[in-house]
Amino acid sequence: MMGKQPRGALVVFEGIDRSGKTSQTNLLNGALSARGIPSALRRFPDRTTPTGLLISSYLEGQKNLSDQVIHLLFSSNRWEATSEMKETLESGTTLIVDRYAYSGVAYTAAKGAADLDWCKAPDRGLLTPDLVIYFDIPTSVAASRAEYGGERYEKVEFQEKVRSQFAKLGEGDKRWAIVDAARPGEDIHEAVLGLVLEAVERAKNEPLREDLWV
Ligand code: NYM
Repeated sequence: MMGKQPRGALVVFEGIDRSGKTSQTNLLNGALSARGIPSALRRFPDRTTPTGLLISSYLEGQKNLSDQVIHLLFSSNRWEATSEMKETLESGTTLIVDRYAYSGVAYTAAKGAADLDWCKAPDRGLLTPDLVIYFDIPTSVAASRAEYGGERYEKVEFQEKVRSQFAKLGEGDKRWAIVDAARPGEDIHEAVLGLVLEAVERAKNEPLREDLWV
């Protein structure tokens, strides 16, 4: 009989808008496949689910919701994906996730409407990432990469506030790895791949935890 499959790693990417997460997560997925490491991509918000459709119309400015309501919707959008994510990880596939609860907290806290404890509460007990890669980039560099698309939050002054909230969240979190995302793409990819290969190895010997911020 075959032995039990070692689990995959839960790797989360965080950063302000236009920090390069999406292209690097795609590159990473390809690099893992090329090494024979099973991996899959996921992004939050998942705009395809019922909560995701509401979130999407909020972000596009078609719908107004209070800061509390949109915060809880973003969190629900993660909770509804949890059992599927757990199955994927337990089947041995590494999950590469573009934004997670850290974005949830950083963007709401940046509005100044709620304190960090309130912002963290709805995501307490989510699947705990093995690694959080934070793409650090000055807002001026991010903004110069491409025009902001006009969605809610895509303003330099607001992104500045989000960036300081991310910095606070990373303090003292041993899973948090800061990657300088203002460098050329190949250098970022190399740094990311090194961190992720280590996390994939580590995850094989550690149980999957469901105690984010508990
Ligand atoms: N966002 C994303 C939040 O405000 N809270 C969350 O929990 C998550 C996951 O949604 N500006 C914000 C950050 C982005 C926007 O994300 C949509 P993306 O990565 O542009 O699709």
